[in-house]
Amino acid sequence: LLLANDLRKALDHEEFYLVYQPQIDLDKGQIIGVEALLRWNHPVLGHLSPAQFIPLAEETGLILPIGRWVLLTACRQIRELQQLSGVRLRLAVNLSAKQFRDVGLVSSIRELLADIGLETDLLELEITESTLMDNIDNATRTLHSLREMGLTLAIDDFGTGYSSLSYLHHFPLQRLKVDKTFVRRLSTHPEDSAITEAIIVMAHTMGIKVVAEGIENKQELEFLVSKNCDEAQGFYFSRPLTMSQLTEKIKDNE
Ligand code: G
Ligand code: G
Ligand code: MN
Ligand code: NA
Repeated sequence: LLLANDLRKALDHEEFYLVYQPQIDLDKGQIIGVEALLRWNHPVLGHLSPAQFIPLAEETGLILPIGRWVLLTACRQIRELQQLSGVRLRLAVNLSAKQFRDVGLVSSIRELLADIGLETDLLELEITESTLMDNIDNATRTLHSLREMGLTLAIDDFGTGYSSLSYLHHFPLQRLKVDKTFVRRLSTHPEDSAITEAIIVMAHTMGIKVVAEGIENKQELEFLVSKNCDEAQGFYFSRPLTMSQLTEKIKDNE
């Protein structure tokens, strides 16, 4: 496979980079965190979304070194931004299924944070609903180890998988991210607004905060605010930004 060979070389050739999408606290109206999103500048195909190569990275096992690069680079860059601006931003990083199941995950994150000097409570890991539901006992153990280290944990793409809501309280989660497919249908599908509202109420009952993803307009925002959604992310607030764009935005906010 051509792309697999390219993927193998991409780390050495420094073809990956990260963009950061702001997450807004809806009470304060301020950026409280960012989600790191991986991009690949392929020498021939140009800029590729992870949706186009993460599945291949999982199949080939390359996701482990790539995921490690993402964590290291994102933590370093956010630490630098913090030193430069004095602003403490939470950093959310996506973990793929294979990374989450890697036995070395917990110790390697511990070492990485110590090396970089980023406070552990600033790192949030986003794990998809389907990854967590795949092996509930193992997932619960891993989440507890990560939580004991001081990290915060978010369930990503919530609503797209098969999780029984009753399983949620097994996991030590701080945040639940309502998938953007729900947000997209809020105004046209009454059942989706009802589900979204129910998810928010249920999460709050368990002490979990809710982030809505993919907010593209004011109507979506107003609905979510009226239902006490805690945080939001989406093009309405900001597209994913390069680190220099993010630095400018943070300065403007001061
Ligand atoms: O940014 P974009 O919408 O193109 O991302 C597409 C998908 O890729 C999303 O589901 C997102 O969670 C995932 N993704 C983005 N960055 C990373 C990453 O660093 N690691 C993993 N495993 N997935 C990522
Ligand atoms: O699955 P995950 O939540 O990690 O993916 C986040 C993805 O959603 C990123 O690839 C990002 O580019 C994309 N995204 C962020 N905001 C919006 C938005 O407002 N609309 C759409 N369509 N996609 C968005
Ligand atoms: Mn995510
Ligand atoms: Na998501």
